[in-house]
Amino acid sequence: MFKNAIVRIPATTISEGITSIDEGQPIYSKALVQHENYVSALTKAGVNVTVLEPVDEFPDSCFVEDVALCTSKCAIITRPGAPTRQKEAELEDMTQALHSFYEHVEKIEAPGTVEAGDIMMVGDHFYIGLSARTNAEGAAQLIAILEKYGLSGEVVPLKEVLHLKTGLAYLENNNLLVAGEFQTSPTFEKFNKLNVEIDEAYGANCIWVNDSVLVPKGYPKIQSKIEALGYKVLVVDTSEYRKIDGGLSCLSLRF
Ligand code: CIR
Repeated sequence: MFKNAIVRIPATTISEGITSIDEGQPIYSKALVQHENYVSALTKAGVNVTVLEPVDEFPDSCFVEDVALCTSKCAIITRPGAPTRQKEAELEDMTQALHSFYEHVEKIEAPGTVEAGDIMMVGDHFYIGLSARTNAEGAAQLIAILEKYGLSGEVVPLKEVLHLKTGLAYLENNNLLVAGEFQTSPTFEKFNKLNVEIDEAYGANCIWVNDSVLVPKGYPKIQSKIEALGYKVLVVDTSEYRKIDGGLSCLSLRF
């Protein structure tokens, strides 16, 4: 069960966030409303949400998932691979928030890079995507930290997606939403795989929060597959975040 979540209100500069697609820029006022609805959905799912203030210097700073990993034993402050995002991980209010919840707060050091969108937690085991943002040195540091606390990790090379969780979502009870390159990966054979069709690929980024699953608006096939498994689905519109490669998981830390 998750008790807590941390989010950050989007920056007024969100339209300058990094993107790999050509679907226009996020509209700030709409992004704010969608963020409020996201926080309401998390609250409905039963977590206490800590809301951090916006930081205009960092257009992507609402994507707090990338700057820390929150485990059952410790928090780990990452070192993002995107140069414009590296200093986001040093923001004092986030560090303070993590210290208020955790006795142990660890850190990834240079030249290691990790963005926690590349990390999928399955119980005490962590799958770590090696991507343009997370390098082998960062993954090795992360695994060493996890092992210090009796946890474990393994790396998964990525080919097409930005982050590991762009194409995967663990919904607990062995259920795994799987898109694209991960559908045939031997690493995920042991899971009960719910395959995501290519026209709904973005929708693979759902999040399990207690007995609910937050699903992005506009992905009906994924929604019905998840409902068929008995989860309570909470639909949240993420259209503005999608324009800059962001989704539901990226917008919070959950622990
Ligand atoms: C970026 O490219 O870093 C942001 N525009 C999107 C980050 C999405 N984060 C995530 O998937 N965990």
